[in-house]
Amino acid sequence: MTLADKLNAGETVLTAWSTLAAPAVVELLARADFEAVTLDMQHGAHSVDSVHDGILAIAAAGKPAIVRIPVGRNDMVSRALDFSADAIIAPMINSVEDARAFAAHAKYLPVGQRSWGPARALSMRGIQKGQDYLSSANDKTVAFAMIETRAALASLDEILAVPGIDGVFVGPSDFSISWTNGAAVDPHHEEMTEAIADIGRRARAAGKHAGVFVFDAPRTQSYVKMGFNLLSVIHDGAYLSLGMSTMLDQARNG
Ligand code: 3PY
Ligand code: MG
Repeated sequence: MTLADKLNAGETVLTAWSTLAAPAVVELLARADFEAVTLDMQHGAHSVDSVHDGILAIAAAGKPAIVRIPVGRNDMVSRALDFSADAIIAPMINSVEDARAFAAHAKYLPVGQRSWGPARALSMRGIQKGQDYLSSANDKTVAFAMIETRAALASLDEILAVPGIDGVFVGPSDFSISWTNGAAVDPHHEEMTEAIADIGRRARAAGKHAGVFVFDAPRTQSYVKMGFNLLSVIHDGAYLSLGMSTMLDQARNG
């Protein structure tokens, strides 16, 4: 089952978030009990090469690979899909124009203008004929537009209506900076909780997927109740830090 199939079937997907581009770490994340792994090129250390290798490690574990591109780097959208990524998360989609430009690189005609060259995706998916990939790729790969500013919220309905945008993904930290006009970075800022819930509800009501970056694992199920169906579970740096502090505490205090 592809990521698109899982999300369309109503499953909730918890994704590991990979910022440390070390291949062995990506492999560990892929073998853990997450439903997907996201490779982060925006704030993480992932490069074109580590995304290329990471997608293979994730696929070897039978999991879908998601790639978050850097801001405005639409060239990486089709490139990561060519490498056989299952989904793309594009940060800072603040207007309908941003959303259209992103979708244009994520989908083939007649929806967008993705350029042809998915040799890696074909070989990894065991697809013999390019025609078969062309006919299915628009539906089987998922394009998430990040909603993380007040401007994006103001344009949410228009962004959701862009053909080729399959879902939105909330970035609560940037959203808090925008919400407070630069006064605070707080992904759990009380005053924006309702706005985030509203994004989840409106996306699902529009028949689109709703993702969110979760900074505090115990809050995950409250986001699921708001309608979010793709949720990050913090990131790999935090998994290491928590593991180290827990084990050191055990080592020192029994
Ligand atoms: C945000 O919270 O702004 C994010 O982009 C999470 O990665
Ligand atoms: Mg962000």
